[in-house]
Amino acid sequence: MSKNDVILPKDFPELKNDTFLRAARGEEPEHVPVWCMRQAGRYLPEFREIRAKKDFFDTCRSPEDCCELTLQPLRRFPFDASIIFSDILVIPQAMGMDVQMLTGKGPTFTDPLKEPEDLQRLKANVDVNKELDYVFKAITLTRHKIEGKVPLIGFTGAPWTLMSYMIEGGGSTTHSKAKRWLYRHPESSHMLLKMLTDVIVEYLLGQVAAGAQALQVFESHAGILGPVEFKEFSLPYLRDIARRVKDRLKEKGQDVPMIVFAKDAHYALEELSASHYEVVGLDWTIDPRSARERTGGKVSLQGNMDPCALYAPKELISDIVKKMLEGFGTRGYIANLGHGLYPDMDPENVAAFVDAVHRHSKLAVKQA
Ligand code: 1CP
Repeated sequence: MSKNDVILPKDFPELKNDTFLRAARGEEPEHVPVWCMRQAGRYLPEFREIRAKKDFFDTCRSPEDCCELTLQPLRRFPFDASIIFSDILVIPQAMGMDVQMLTGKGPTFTDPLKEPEDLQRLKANVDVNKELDYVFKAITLTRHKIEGKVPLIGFTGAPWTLMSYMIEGGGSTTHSKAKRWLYRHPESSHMLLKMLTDVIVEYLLGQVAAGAQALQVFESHAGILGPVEFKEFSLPYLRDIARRVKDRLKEKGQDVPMIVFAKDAHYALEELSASHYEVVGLDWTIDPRSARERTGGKVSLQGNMDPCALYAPKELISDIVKKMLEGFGTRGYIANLGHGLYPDMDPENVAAFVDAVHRHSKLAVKQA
């Protein structure tokens, strides 16, 4: 393919493995589907090779690189879904903020939001199709190149998680600058969360139009909020996103499963299962059986092996997976880790994880 070829979001190859989409809709496929958050990442030498050549966000802006990085893990492991390579911080960039990825430091904002007046610095009406067109192009290209092997998931950061980065200016342990806003400037906080929600809705719809077959919303910083703050500053926006995306898709006769992953928000599991998402993603602090009981069969569940269990010997990984499957059952269940893979993880143990999910779940489905 030459760089100038126009790749259109149509005539996509037929999907061969729909186990992920069926499980998302509450069915019981012939085996439990599995994928890993951060399956494209530094634990793969071929990822490090590509990333060494370019700045992180320049990589995100190259549809060819995003496509290649998305496909890399699929060449190694029989994952049942793929997630487009990108980052949640492309939204603050589209709203006019400068973010760099610094080696050893992670994402860093040049000029974070400090006081409510700083909201005026943000672009009011973001033209998502112009500002984030490179993500849509990456999705369309990848959907073609994946050749229908597995579905392609699009994603976004949730409003509170993005707000916390925009105020903290990068990673943080306490998130105290962002939380200060919630307590001191609640009205401006809601104004910012609303602005983010509006951009996110258009962004997710653009991803579906470009070819995304499922959508995941990452509320990675949910756990820094208590139940009361979560209900005020996170949940309404998570709900609003799902409702608005679904309504708009419905008008076009489309329907795409949506996953909400609110890390460490175990206190809100009941609310999350009634927030219009088909799938609730879980971190490893929640017991599978209790998650099933608390969500009452209303949603499919995704997760939740402790990523650090991948440091265990392969036999132990297999035992841990077997117990996890017994806890969740094989209907309406998507196996994953409770958070992303770390750079020092051994690809062979990732292979053992995927294999254990497939092996144990095939047997369980047959015996049922
Ligand atoms: O240089 C590098 O390669 C840095 C590592 C890296 C990668 C591989 C970053 C920096 N982003 C990504 C890609 C990425 N980010 C994906 C790709 C698809 C896949 O999963 O395979 C996804 C889904 C994300 C989403 C993302 N970015 C989240 C939500 C998921 C989560 O981890 O909770 C968050 C919080 C970010 C911010 C971010 N980007 C990168 C880092 C190191 C961080 C975390 C910074 C921090 O808070 O300390």
